[in-house]
Order: sequence, then C-alpha cells, then structure tokens
Amino acid sequence: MTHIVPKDESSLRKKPVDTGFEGLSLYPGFMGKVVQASLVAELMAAFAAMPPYRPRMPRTGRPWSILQMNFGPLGWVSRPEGYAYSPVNDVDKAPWPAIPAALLALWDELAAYPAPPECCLVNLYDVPKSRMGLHRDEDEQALDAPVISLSLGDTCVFRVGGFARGDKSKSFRLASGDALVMGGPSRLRFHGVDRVISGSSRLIPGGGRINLTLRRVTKPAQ
Ligand SMILES: O=C(O)CCC(=O)C(=O)O
Repeated sequence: MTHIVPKDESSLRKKPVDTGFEGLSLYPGFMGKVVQASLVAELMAAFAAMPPYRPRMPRTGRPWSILQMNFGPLGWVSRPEGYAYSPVNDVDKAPWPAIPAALLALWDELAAYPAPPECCLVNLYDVPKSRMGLHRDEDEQALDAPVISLSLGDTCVFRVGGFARGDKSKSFRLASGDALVMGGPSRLRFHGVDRVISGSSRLIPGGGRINLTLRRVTKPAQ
C-alpha cells in the first residue's frame, strides 16, 4: 500500500548528504515544515491518550533521561529484565496506537524494503540533559531492513561509531525534519545522542526534541 501525504517545499531537497559511512544516509530537511507541524499535532493528540513514560534501564533500574512511547503493532520496551518488543504498553497493557501515515510514507520513500515497519519508537528529549548513550539496534530479526529515524524540534548532536563500543566515532547534527537511514553495512553501527541544543527550534510547544525511529522487527513472510 502506498501512503500519500501532502508534499511541500521539502520535496525539492530529497537528496542524501555524504556521511562518510556506506549505508548511513542523512536527508537534511526531508520532511517540510507544514508536514512536521501536522505530525506534531497528531503526536500530541496521541500522547494525550497514551502518555509517554520514563523507562528504566535493565539490571540497574535507573531511569532513562528521556521519555518513550511507541506506535505500531510492536513497541520496543526497556524493562528491568531486558529489552523486548511488546504489542501492548507496560503501563495499562493497551495496544500502541497506529503508526502515523506521514511516517509510513517516509518509510515507503526511503526504506527500499518489501514490508512496512512494525515499530515506531518515540524518544522524547524533554530536559536539557536528555541524551542517549552509544548502543546498537539489535533486537530485531529483520536486520536486512534499515532503521529510519526522523528528528523533530530542537537540533541534536548525533554520534555514530563502528561495530564495537570503543571504535572511533564522529558526530553530526540532526535538525528538525532530517531523516536518517541506517541500513546495509551501517545497520549495526553504534550510535547515540550526545546532547540536544535547547531553543534551536520552535516546532514543539514548550521546546525539546522528538525522535521517531521506524523499525521492521520480524522477517516478512516469503
Ligand atoms: O534520538 C535519536 O536520534 C536516536 C534514537 C536511537 O538511537 C534509537 O532509538 O535507537
């Protein structure tokens, strides 16, 4: 199924810039301002019905510095016993809301994968010290599918490294509307968010950054 969303000025700039890593493609301003604003309104309505929560780290139980939520048939959750995908949230066992059409359209345009995403993990960087440590997205069976993320709101300093935690890494900025594809030989690179630059965008009421990460979890039926 093809998902249609309104096109705006971003259609003119849908070319990736060179990140220096094969399979890691950055599309600056991929989503234009009009679509970003309507997506934020849709997200806010969804958060009113199912509020984002502050997850806890496996083992230590320490709270994350970000809030999380999910859309889609499977949500990624961080629990004391480990990371998992779950069809319902851990708060009241309700199913996650459907993935917004604008994000399914983004996947259709960039993923080059024969099946839709099953998880849209929402990371909300709500306080100036919110960050995400270096990690790999490796809880999925479908490692042949890319991970695609969209940034909304304040710009962040995103870090990407190699295939071991201590490998050399480099950073670049992700601004509102930027889409990042991590696929092919870059699918399992370590990555994280060093910091968010407060006040760099006025998109989100009250400020902050929202990252939406689309993932295919299971292998599609042949
Ligand atoms: O917030 C970001 O840009 C990165 C999110 C991320 O790495 C993840 O959800 O695995």
